[in-house]
Amino acid sequence: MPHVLYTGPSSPFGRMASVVIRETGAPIEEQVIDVYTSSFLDPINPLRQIPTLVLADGTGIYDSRVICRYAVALATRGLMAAENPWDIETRWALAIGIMEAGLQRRMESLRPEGEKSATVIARLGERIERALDYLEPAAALLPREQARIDSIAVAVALEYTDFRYTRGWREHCPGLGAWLAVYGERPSMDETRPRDPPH
Ligand SMILES: N[C@@H](CCC(=O)N[C@@H](CS)C(=O)NCC(=O)O)C(=O)O
Repeated sequence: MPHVLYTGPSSPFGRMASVVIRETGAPIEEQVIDVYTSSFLDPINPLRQIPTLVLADGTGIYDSRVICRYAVALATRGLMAAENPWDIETRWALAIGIMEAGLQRRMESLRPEGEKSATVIARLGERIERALDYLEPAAALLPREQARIDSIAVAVALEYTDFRYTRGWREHCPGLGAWLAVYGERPSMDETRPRDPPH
């Protein structure tokens, strides 16, 4: 039995784990599932969320951050930098926060008219914009050629923002836009682009 990552076609957290698996070369297979009908996950991850990694012995590993750490531990190629580790960890957390805000905003937008809150949608949009503006000066600190955990997470968060919210952030974050134009070309990014499942 191989180790299997259960993920989805458009999950930013799943994509981050998939990119990390590719970049580290960790021996983990992937399976795309519909999380909403995947009750088989319940005894493994009672949250029934993706990504969930199921090890060969049946052990469940989640959430995305733990899966990334597990993949790094399993592989020979590391993604955690020795220099400024707390800056890098914090930028990783910020990128995850952008993904969370993007997902929450999307879920709120999908609620029926009369139930969704324009205030909540606006507040989450503002959170994303604020985080991107904060990140803009850090574009110069993000490696262009090297796989590192903060750069992977930032790239996934930016492309999820494009996918579910807006590409307009480039107007006030040109450094991040230029960086993503290069970093997004990595095979690990190209192979994992989010898509909506067919209806
Ligand atoms: N903290 C979790 C969040 C995972 C998450 O929210 N996954 C979403 C897909 S993007 C999900 O499984 N949603 C289904 C649900 O919550 O019912 C992580 O980082 O892995």
